[in-house]
Amino acid sequence: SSTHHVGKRFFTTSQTAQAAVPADTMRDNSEIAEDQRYFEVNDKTGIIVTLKDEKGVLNKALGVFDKYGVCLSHIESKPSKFYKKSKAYDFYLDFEGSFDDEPVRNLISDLSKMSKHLTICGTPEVPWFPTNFYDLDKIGKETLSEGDGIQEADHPGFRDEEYKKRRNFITELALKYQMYDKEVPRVEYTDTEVGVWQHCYPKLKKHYVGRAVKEFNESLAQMEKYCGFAEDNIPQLEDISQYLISKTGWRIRPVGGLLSQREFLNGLAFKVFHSTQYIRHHSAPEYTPEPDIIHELMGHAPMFANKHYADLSQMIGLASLGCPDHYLPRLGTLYWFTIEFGLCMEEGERKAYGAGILSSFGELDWCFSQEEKAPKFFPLDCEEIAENHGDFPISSVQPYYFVSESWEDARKKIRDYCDAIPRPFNVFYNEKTQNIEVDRKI
Ligand code: HBI
Ligand code: NLE
Ligand code: FE
Repeated sequence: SSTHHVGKRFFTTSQTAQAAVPADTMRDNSEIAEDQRYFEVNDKTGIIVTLKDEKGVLNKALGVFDKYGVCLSHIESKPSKFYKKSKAYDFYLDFEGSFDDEPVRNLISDLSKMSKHLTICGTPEVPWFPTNFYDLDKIGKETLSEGDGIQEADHPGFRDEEYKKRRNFITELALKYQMYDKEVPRVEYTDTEVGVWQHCYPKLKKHYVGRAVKEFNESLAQMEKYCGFAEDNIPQLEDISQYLISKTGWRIRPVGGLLSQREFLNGLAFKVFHSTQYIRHHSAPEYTPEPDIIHELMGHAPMFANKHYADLSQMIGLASLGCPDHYLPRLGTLYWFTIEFGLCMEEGERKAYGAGILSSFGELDWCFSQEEKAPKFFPLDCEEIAENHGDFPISSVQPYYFVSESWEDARKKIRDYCDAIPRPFNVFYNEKTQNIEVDRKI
């Protein structure tokens, strides 16, 4: 098919954007729906090429860029998707210039002679992303269908009709919430629900001693004083949100359940944390595969009250805006092993800062177990995590964890990783307007 396209190209807003879109399926200006945003970018072309299995072929291929004076902006290699059985590699190359340009056409022609397979992806499409605070009302309404990725057997809540009904009721409340609403709706929790909280709260607190990072314990003490954290009270999201706004500018937005990775991470860029409001099933208080209000409030909320740790979430959030589809799972994995299950050294000892550890006394027991059969610990390495550890379990405790030296160490490593994500623009959060500013890179 023809890859020739004329005129200005726009990054369209499609949420279903593919990493590789044939240029002739790109939409033009007139097709972009009214409520969608688009981003104009300078010409760029992306190709995926599987080179022939010959010595020095990569060198030769790169030489072609020199020959035609085409500026390579991104190169990445992965074991070949097209030739799975061989040891071939696919190279993902982005470069400046469009297929309309003579040098680019010559370059592709030369490259195709030395490759087994070559796909022209056209201008890399940038998925729509929220840039305005109120854009967030366009996301967060669709939750993954019940049980996505989580086996029924892992989840007692799936079999309890009364529990399901209650959860649906709480979910409905969350869906009504809009960013300009004054208050997050308050939920009057039942005795059973408060019972679950009452059971977990003192147990968790006991586990925090000597196991949670000091910033977490400090925040929790403050939150007991100022925003309703107590053994016999499930705090209201509204009160926690107000507290966080005053401490770090983070806020809580209620959500019905699991969002897509993209939507969930996008919220973090705006310092908005999507939080569930229901509580776990009473039959398994020690561990649940899903987020619930214990996880959100006992795991995440105290960390969002601390600027240093909260910033880590925002960095991953900013990196997710308009991030290529094939990069998103990597950010999700990085989020998992840091914000959810991260540990950090503190005066020579490992301490938890990950919310998934801190909200589950089952996981806390396992993570700090002195028994022989205990988890493994590795130093934080974002690229290693993102590339090779996407297959973590979601319905059981983690077999291993990653430990940073300090929050500064985590910050630097996450920043470096995020900076390397191929995007033709930079994004900044404007604290005053609460909007995202987009800056073309080229
Ligand atoms: N949605 N509500 C909600 N809460 C999460 O913690 C969450 C999510 N969607 C995706 C997700 N977490 C993970 O995939 C992260 O790795 C992004
Ligand atoms: N396993 C955690 C808990 O039981 O609190 C929830 C993890 C959500 C990612
Ligand atoms: Fe979480």
